[in-house]
Amino acid sequence: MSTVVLIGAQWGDEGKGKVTDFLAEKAHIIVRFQGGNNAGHTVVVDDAEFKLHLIPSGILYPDKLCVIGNGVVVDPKVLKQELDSLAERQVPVGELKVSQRAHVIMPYHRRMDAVEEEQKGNAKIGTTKRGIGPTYTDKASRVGIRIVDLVDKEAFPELLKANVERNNRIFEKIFNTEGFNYEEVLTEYQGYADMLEPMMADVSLLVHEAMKEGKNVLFEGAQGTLLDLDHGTYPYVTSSHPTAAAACLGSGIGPTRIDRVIGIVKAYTTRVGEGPFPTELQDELGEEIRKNGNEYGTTTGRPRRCGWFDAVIVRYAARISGLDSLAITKLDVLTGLPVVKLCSGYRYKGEIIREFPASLRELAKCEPVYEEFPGWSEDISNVTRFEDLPANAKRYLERIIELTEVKISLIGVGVKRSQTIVLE
Ligand code: 2SA
Ligand code: GDP
Ligand code: MG
Repeated sequence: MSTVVLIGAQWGDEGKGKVTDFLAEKAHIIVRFQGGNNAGHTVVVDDAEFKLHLIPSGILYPDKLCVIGNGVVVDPKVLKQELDSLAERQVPVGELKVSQRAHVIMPYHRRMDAVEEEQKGNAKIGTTKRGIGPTYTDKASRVGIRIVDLVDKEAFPELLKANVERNNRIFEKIFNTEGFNYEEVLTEYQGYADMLEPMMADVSLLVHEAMKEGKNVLFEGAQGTLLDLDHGTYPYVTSSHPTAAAACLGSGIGPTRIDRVIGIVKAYTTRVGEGPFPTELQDELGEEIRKNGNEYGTTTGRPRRCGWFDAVIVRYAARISGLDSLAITKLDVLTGLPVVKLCSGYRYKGEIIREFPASLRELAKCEPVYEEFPGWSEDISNVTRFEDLPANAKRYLERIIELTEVKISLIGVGVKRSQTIVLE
């Protein structure tokens, strides 16, 4: 297995949690490298469901090391809740390490996220309001607080004071809302510092040493390629890079150390939050897919927008992340539909285009061009070999391979680890 990067190749929620958990069996270390607790990764072990937001999806193996890299933004309140919830459920879990260099989500980041969204009105992004954007903004503005700063008893109070005062001025003067009490935030975060100190690590060094020893490392992306700050549907994106290159930057390893990149895609497409979505089905069929696929936000509970598989975006994601293979999830959700459609290109100004446009105005004028396939009605949720899938399902998957120019290495036919078809 060596070093594998898993990323979402659509707009997130492709089933990264399940695939990470499935592949983690062969890994020694599982690393989150971007995003924060905006993510919601679902893992089902036996019949128990776990929704992880910040902790890597390998945590349910007691013999694994899970790592939160420097590229992640960490809300210590959420980390505590997530650790407490795992402890309450009395499940055996692996060890967790957090990068010294990861930036910390503060209460003023969460509030800033909410008030900025509110002020945007109809132009809102539809964020998860977890403070992700404002925390990355502070990081880029060089005023952020890293974990190593939070646990520094001498430096933290001063750093916090400057940040609280600056944010309070913005809240009071621009947003006409109340600010935060410095002493209260200080006391709360000093408590988190005690929790974080023993978990803190030089993640780059740790991963580097593990690789030198021949250990297998699995990088778990969050969100998806079309939500990437550079390559996504800007400004309707998240503030990090849910693409393969970020595995290097967000953990402190070089690109020469990556052996394989797998893109996770649903057999259809979903998006949660605002922004363009060419193959969206705003009709009863969209509702049916939402119901059959249980398409509701894992973090916020928001209904996800549903639509047909879009080969244009997946081919684009394959290019951006250099995908070696695809893991196609939720094929079972399409069972029973009389016709299944695939978008092979967009019609723009009378011509067919196959490359994803950068301009949202251009994208808005793009009309998806569909290929139609007869559906299948056989229950596939217990199929374990590609050969045993219904002929119509195989035809559909083979066309996905042709259009995206990427082979398929895994197929998901249900939520459980066992409901996974391995092709290589
Ligand atoms: P943010 O909060 O600043 O990252 O929001 C910016 C955009 O990124 C989208 N985003 C997501 N899209 C899909 N899944 C995500 N995780 C949750 C889940 C979402 C939820 O697993 O279902 O529960 O609502 C996720 N996180 C961020 C977001 O919708 C904005 O479009
Ligand atoms: P992630 O953010 O990419 O980890 O995905 P989420 O966990 O937010 O959403 C994916 C949902 O689909 C979860 O509820 C998973 O349990 C579920 N899921 C994953 N793979 C499959 C599959 O192959 N079939 C079905 N029916 N559900 C799946
Ligand atoms: Mg999710």
